[in-house]
Amino acid sequence: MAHGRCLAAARARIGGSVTDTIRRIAHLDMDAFFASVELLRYPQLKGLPVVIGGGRRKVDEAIMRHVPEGGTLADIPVEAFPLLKDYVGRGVITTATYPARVFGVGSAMGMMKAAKLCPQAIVLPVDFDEVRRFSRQFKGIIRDIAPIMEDRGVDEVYIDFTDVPGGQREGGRVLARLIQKSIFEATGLTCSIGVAPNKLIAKMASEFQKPNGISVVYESDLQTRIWPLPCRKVNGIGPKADEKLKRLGIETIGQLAGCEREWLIANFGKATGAWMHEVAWGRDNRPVVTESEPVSMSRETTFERDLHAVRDRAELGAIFTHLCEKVAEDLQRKGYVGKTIGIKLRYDDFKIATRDQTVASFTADGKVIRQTAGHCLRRVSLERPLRLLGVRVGTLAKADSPEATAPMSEGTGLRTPSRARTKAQDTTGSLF
Ligand code: DCP
Ligand code: MG
Repeated sequence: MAHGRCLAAARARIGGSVTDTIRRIAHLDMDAFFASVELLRYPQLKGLPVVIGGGRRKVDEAIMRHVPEGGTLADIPVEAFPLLKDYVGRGVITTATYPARVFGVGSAMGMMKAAKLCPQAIVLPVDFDEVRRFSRQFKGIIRDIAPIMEDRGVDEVYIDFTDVPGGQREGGRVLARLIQKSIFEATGLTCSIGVAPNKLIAKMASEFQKPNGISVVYESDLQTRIWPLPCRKVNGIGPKADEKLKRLGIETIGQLAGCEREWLIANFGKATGAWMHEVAWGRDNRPVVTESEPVSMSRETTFERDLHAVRDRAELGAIFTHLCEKVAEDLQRKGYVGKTIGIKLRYDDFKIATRDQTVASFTADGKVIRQTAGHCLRRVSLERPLRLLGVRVGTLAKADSPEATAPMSEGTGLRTPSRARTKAQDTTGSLF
């Protein structure tokens, strides 16, 4: 391989002496994340095969009945938990604890099929609010130690170790250990970390020692540790590309590295072919991007003249619809969906009113936003003229994240508070 080609060497001053620093990028991924979060709540299930999947409320209600008098969730006997063998339905497994994985059970497998492999596994539903809370917490801990962190979803991040104290020691192992320990002490959750010259290799390395492991990979390890892996381990080579590579007789990353760049381009197109050649040789210069996640997105407008809900109904209605469409466009463009839809009004006396409402499933649909924001508008007084109108969507998730794409939880529709509904302002008519 072309030694030194992707070495991003820099000179840095550490403790008064000048030392060489090399680019060290970490990828951190939480272990059996959704399942581990549930085990914090039910510690009596530690070490047992547990799968996450199925509907939420039914399971919860059934388990709650077994909390002994004066006891806590941790006191519920193991026998009270539902088993996979009793599951009937078309649900799929979201994740499984490592003791369950021993039986061949894992993500995306049908629950009925999994029941054949591991009938004794305990089934629990996912609690997205709890998962999100721990997600925020572990990322906060990392940022406090190593500020250059890229959020890659609910349970994984990239971290630039290059200039962080300990980030160069033992190739990054010292800092990785500190992060692992800090997360565990604060949350009780374990994670696995790969440290490598770039994101591409770090992502593969974080899987090497799962769970609760650390793997340090150097550029010189490419041939021994990366090339033997199947092509599918490259983040970006999906099932389709892998299938095609296999048809062409290419199974491993090493075999891919042996292919002529021009030949790859001829078979996979200019961009993909060239990219495949680069990744097979372990080259990746993508930076770690520290962009903090938006909490909400909103659009508001101050009118040129104060508008009244009745007298200026048509104009107000059009502006309102336009704002909703704009927020929807913002969400879609940035790849987010949201669950809490709200409005903000400023009256002619400068007083502000806000209302919001949570919908059952994540959305970036202008019509859903418009409809829900319309419900909110019925819950405020529209007697006085308005100076300003705003629409906001909060409780955001990445549009492609597991929580956003999960099926709707059972029995929930639009959660309009019933009391508020009866207070609907008839002055606004059906426009809102
Ligand atoms: N997830 C999901 N649907 C999938 C895969 C995963 O909803 N098809 C959720 C559940 C996981 C979480 O995302 O807990 C993180 O995904 P990972 O692939 O990192 O899987 P785990 O963290 O569960 O296990 P591992 O220890 O292998 O990282
Ligand atoms: Mg994980």
